Amino acid sequence: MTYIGLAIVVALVAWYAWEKSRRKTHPMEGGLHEDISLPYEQEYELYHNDLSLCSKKVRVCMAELGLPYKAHHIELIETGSYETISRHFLKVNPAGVLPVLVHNGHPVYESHDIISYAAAQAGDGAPMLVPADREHRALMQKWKDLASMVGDDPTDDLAKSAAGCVGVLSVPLFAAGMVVIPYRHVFEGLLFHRIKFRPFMFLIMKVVGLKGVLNVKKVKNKLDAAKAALCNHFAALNELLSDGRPWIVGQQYTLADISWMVLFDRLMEADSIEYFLSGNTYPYVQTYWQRLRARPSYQEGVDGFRHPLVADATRRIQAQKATDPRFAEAMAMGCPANA
Ligand SMILES: N[C@@H](CCC(=O)N[C@@H](CS)C(=O)NCC(=O)O)C(=O)O
Repeated sequence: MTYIGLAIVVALVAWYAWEKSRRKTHPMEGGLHEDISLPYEQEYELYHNDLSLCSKKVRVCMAELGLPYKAHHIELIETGSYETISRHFLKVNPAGVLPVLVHNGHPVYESHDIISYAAAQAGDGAPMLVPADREHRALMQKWKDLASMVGDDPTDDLAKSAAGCVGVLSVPLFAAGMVVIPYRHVFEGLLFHRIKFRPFMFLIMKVVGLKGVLNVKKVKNKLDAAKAALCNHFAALNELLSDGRPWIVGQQYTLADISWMVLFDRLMEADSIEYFLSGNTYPYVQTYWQRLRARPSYQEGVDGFRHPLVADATRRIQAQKATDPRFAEAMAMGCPANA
């Protein structure tokens, strides 16, 4: 019996070591990697996910630029399984994250770098998404950076990252979605994911469920900190827009606006946007969001890729709020009125 047990343990360890050696994963620098060549059929190919905020950003940017691409949908744990750490995807991006734009067979990593790259590639007749003059370019960069997911944990410094705040505020949405995701997929993440705290968070969400997740003290504290920090980001954005400008740098729609568009959209998916943008709070941000939503690129790059599991998760949050006042209270918050 002992020998059988030992043999099983040895076999499992050998399998794990073998499998891990076939899923080599490490961080990758952003930008174009001409040293890497991947199979391709079209000039542009995009590895993306319907739900992924960073993927949305790239899809909207490609739509604005009128650049056609071949789409490869890669599952995230939130939409079904950890395809991002599969052998085949790790060949595309050893960092194991989405999105990846492949241009003539060479990958471009990191969504904020991808949109800059795409904007620089677009030919004559494409809209200018980067201002020509230095002052406006710097303003665009500042607001683009605020709305970018930089590093493995963008929730590190919430005062510097509105995107990090929105990442934290996505937790109820992810917890609601995990109800239908089998445990075995989460365990695959625990075994092979490069950034272990990510699958670990999904395990917690799966175990405690939507209602329980707001009772985890660390999660609740982080959520409250993210709400407060996001109010400050919106207050600053409201101030900027209060001179009546339609877009962040003024009259020109830029990469900064694309980067903010997807943050609003995620808050909507998490059924949280009304906590920030309703009544008298941040009126200029409210109209700005309506303006962003009205762009054809939003319909094309965001609405055109709604995932049914995400819509179900949003409905689950709404149902929980309607039937559970404590949960509704834990989710709720108001930014200081800005009338
Ligand atoms: N800094 C990266 C963020 C990449 C990232 O974390 N992407 C998410 C989707 S929005 C992902 O692929 N997550 C998969 C995982 O962590 O398992 C970017 O902006 O592209």
